[in-house]
Amino acid sequence: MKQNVLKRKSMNKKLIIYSFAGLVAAGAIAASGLTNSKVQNQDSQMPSMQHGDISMGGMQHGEKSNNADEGHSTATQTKLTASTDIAPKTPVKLLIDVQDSAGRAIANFDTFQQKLMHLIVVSDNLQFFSHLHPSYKGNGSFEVEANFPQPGSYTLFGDYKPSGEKEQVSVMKKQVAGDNKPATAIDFNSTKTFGDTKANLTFSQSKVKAGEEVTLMFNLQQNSNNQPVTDLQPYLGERGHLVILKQSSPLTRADYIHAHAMKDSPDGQVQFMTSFPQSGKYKLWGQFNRNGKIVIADFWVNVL
Ligand SMILES: [Cu+2]
Repeated sequence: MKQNVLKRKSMNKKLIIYSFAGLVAAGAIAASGLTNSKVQNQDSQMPSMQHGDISMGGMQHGEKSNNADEGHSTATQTKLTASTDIAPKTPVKLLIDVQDSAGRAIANFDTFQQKLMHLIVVSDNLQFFSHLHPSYKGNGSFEVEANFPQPGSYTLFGDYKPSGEKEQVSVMKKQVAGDNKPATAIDFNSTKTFGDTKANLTFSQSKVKAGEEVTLMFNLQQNSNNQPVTDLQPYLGERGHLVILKQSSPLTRADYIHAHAMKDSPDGQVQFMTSFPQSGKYKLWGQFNRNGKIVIADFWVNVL
């Protein structure tokens, strides 16, 4: 079943984006196996802001998800509206409307990981990352203030759970006018320093291969004395959060992995279990709470 809707609306000074989350029926996965379909979308950059800027996210059918929840799932889409034209380094209010495929508001959501929506914003070159929690205004409408530090293309992953249903991820696109900065070289170092935290990333396998389950271990040390940190606290109810994106153009739902920390790990270490669907270069952002301060530890990994 394919569904591809491109709508254009003239809205003065507003940017509207439709995106579709997975159309996943658990029964269909079991019956037909897993199929992926990527919809490649052109960003329709309008010559004039008067006509808006519309693009669609990737769509995914019967996708294998890290989320083990069983159950019913309806097709959802999100409509992204910016309150103003977006300029670099200027906070902008974004509205995200969650709808069913007919455009009707989806009004009820379940909390997961302590929030109703998790919004991951990345620059398409994967240099910039932010993890936001839009506030719910009712009637399917979420609001959040976002910051886009550089000109260029951005992808937003909205992660939410319509009541009683599976977690959905909607992909939205946003263009910030200006010239793209050339992407910096990929740094595959496995030990890096983030403020006063030294992080080292290791894997259960010496070579990380596509499709294989792998455990990722973030070892966190106090930079000043190289001792394991002892001040880790839960972040959004877990020992840590990990977002992984495969370097691709365009970024789609299939490139997004949100891994959950394993419950038991030694002091100063946070473990995640995941698998990388395809070979390629992936960027990982681990997020940890050190005594109320969130540390973001980002790494690149090459998956064979
Ligand atoms: Cu979140």
